[in-house]
Amino acid sequence: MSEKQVLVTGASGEIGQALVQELSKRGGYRIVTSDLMPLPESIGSMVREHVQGDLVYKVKTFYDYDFDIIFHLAASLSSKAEVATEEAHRINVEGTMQLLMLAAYRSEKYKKSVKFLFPSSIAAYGMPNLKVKQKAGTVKEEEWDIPHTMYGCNKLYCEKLGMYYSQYFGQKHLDEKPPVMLDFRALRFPGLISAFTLPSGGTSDYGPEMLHAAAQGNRYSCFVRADTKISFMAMPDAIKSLLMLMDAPVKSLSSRVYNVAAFAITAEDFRQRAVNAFPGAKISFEINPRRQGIVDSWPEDIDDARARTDWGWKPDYDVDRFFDDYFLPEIRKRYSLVGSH
Ligand code: AKB
Repeated sequence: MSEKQVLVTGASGEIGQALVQELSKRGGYRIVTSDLMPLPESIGSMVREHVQGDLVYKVKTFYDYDFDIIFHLAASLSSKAEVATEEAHRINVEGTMQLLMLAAYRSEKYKKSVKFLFPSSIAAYGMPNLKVKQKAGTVKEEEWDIPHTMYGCNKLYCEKLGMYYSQYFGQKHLDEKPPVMLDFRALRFPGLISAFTLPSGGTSDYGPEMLHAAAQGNRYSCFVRADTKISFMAMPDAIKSLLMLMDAPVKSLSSRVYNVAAFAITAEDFRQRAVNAFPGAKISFEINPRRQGIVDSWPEDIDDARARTDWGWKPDYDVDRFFDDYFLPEIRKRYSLVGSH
């Protein structure tokens, strides 16, 4: 079977690195990457070519490639986007728009649907206040789509752009045979946690930051209240969900946007788990009101029944398995100098 040509944007980021490793392990893919940053050495040999620079300008380069699948991961995350809104809009919206146009053009011209995988986020939701957030509990894709952040607005709008380019672009008469269009598929991810990399610029970052700090014996001051609750997921499950959605037959998809969830816990739950695993851990709470406001607007948990029904989604890691079978064993290997039980 011939290799599939894949583009991974934002490949030097957390999801990007984990995805490139998994695609390379699976085999059968010719991987091209792009990022503002150079590619980390650890994945350099897995990639055919890396295009370094701003995607908005570099996208022209990609018109010469015959991509079967695009994973568009490049983004400015929620906390960073909130202080540099115009830049965030350019990266998050303009970059996505350029790449969607490329995929739409190639799909129609070569009569072959380019698959476009897009990580959206729980930031697409906006809960008006804590009372409503607590009462709502778990939310479905169509509920509370009123984001409070630039990043959330960008993600929600790009979901709509993806639907537009894969269903309506060209506006053919309804009785006409539709042209071949790109095949857009989005996942609304919760906060992601990797044992190997740390996020930067996000607001769910307090979870991974606290755990990595505790494992290294460093103090950590958590920027949200102890009772703050949102949904999280292990990085291997995030990659699994992306690849499951990529592989799902188009006929099985009742939507182009899917929630995926794993476990919802509070910042205090993180603290207790960190202290149990690393008894010397020094974790305090020092609230950053802006970042607190962002996390308070995200739902406590998300309902991923649609992904479970349509393409058989199920996370491998609930909260206990996340700590016991993934995070703690890996992090102990990584920071092997730290004494822990
Ligand atoms: C962020 O905090 O901005 C991201 C997200 C939840 O999408 N991790």
